[in-house]
Amino acid sequence: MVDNCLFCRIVAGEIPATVVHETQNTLAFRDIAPKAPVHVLVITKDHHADVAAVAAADPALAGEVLGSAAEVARAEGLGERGYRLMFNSGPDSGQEVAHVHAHVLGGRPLGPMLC
Ligand code: IU
Repeated sequence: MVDNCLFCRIVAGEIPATVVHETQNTLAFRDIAPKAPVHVLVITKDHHADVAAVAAADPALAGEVLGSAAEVARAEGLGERGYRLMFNSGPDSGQEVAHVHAHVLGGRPLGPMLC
């Protein structure tokens, strides 16, 4: 656990979150400011700063995040219509929380991916 990391504190149960899926190494919870009818964040329980960091340190864990995201999408009823899976990584992306998280977005047509 990294001090002052919001998502580490959610994993530790110090900050409440609406958890929708959990594996031994990942946790998925609803985004506090949803940008779509379904907006879930999938994180690693261990701290990794971003997707590049977890892919370098533990490729199997990076794959587990993708598997959890797919399972969340299925459980949220997005299997037929589809969804967007997105990682912000680093300053230019606008990443706000420096703990790797996949955004699972869906429940309406999302339109083109605009920057
Ligand atoms: P980003 O990719 O780092 O920009 O995404 C961070 C997300 O974390 C963003 O969508 C926030 O709404 C979300 N979030 C949250 O779910 N709970 C919080 O307490 C805080 C941010 I601060």
